[in-house]
Amino acid sequence: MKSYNAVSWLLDRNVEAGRGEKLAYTDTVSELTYRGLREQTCRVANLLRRLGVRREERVAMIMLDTVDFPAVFLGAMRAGIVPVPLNTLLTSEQYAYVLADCRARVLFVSEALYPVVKDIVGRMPDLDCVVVSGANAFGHKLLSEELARESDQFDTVATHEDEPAFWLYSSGSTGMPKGVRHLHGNLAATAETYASQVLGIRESDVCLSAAKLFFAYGLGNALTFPLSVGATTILNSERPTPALMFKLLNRYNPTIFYGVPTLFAAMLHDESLRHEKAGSALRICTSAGEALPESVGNAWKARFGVDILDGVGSTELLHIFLSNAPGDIKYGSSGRPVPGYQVRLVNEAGEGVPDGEVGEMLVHAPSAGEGYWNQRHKTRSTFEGYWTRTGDKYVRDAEGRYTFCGRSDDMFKVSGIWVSPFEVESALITHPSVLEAAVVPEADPEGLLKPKAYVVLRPSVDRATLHEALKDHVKQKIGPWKYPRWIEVVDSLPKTATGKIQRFKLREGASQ
Ligand code: 3SK
Repeated sequence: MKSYNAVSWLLDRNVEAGRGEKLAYTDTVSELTYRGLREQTCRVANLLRRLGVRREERVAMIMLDTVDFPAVFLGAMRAGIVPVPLNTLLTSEQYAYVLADCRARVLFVSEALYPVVKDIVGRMPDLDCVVVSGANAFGHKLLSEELARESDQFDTVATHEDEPAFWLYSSGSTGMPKGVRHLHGNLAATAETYASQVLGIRESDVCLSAAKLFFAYGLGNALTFPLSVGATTILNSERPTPALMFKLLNRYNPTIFYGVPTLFAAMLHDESLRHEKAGSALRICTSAGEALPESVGNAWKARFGVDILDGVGSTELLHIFLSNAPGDIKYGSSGRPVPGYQVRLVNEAGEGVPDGEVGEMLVHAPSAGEGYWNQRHKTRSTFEGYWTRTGDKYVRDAEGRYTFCGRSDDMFKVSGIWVSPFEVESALITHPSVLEAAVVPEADPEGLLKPKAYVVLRPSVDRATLHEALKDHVKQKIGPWKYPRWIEVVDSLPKTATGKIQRFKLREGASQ
């Protein structure tokens, strides 16, 4: 059987092609050239061997976006060991659940995040060792000291294209996180499709991703895609605030900026940042996580002269499978299938639906995960074979573009007619007072479901006549039965780490 290790393809190829001295990463404090990154990954692989970790065993990563992240992630894979990057915003108990679930043998943790895990690491049955990235080891091992003891040479393990390479936990919009097993071949599958054929990524690109590396979206943006062509990536370990993003755009002049809708909207609407520019070299922006409102896409293009390519992906499929493309953009739509991916919309009986009718989206993807760890039932109902179920409802127009209608489990009927919360939310945010909105069903006194809206307002909104104004606005935009009967003003909306609204949390608060 032909061997294939994704690290040889992603990283070593660059050094062999003469890009050894080129900058692969800067995290604003440290820098790593392609050669430097290769050497660090060899040291990580040797360290894991010394610690007794064997091929196919898991090592967890609770790591900020610094140059240590790609070194640990790729170093583990080089040794045939499976890195499991975790969301850096979880609670101690959530970490305890995931560390036990994946049976991590070693935990790599950034110094700043150690306090969250300090009380649980001692009770993890499979965890032998904690390695801290930073200056303080807290009585454990310090990554920099451990790597200094290791050789920068390592015989890359001859893994297989279909061998598990890394796991990503899918937070989903409900339930406990599930470990998606991704294969060595899946990284190149996203680079050769979306990155190459939609983004047209090239060696001269400089990439900046607001989404962190532990997300599937961020991992593609800031690791797979730039390494696949020998480009340079700016890493940011801090929270991606609008002000910080403008600072990084102007300091590093990236050519590709990968964001999310909430961030683009906040960068546009922050009054104190209204004179900021988006860097001189920007050629394209991307958006994922939730559908990009048409108004945000248009306003961004008008102000900065650069398009945002809105796309849709999932942790299960590793990256974006449906996207707008340069020269083929329709704001408000999620675009067309990425070359190499096939998409199908089906009704509840599993039959294909015609254009103009809402159906659940199934995707055939070269980058699909192998399944969920230890979850046979959920694996079978999601990874159905040729097709993977996304749980998203879409409609296709006559030109072959897809528009998001909501999650399958978020839709509800009002007076016998399906209502898409997303459609009502999209109408609400076109009102000048509304920054963000989430809609869920709520029972009226007769026990019949009607839309209820939670809204985040823009600064200095006059609230006196707001409720009636918003109701009228929605009625006029999308039809009288869809307007929210109740409107609650909130400071923020509950969201998954990838920016998807967690309507189930709002539904739990509503009296259905
Ligand atoms: O949420 C998305 O659209 C997404 C995009 C790329 C990779 C992963 C995800 C969840």
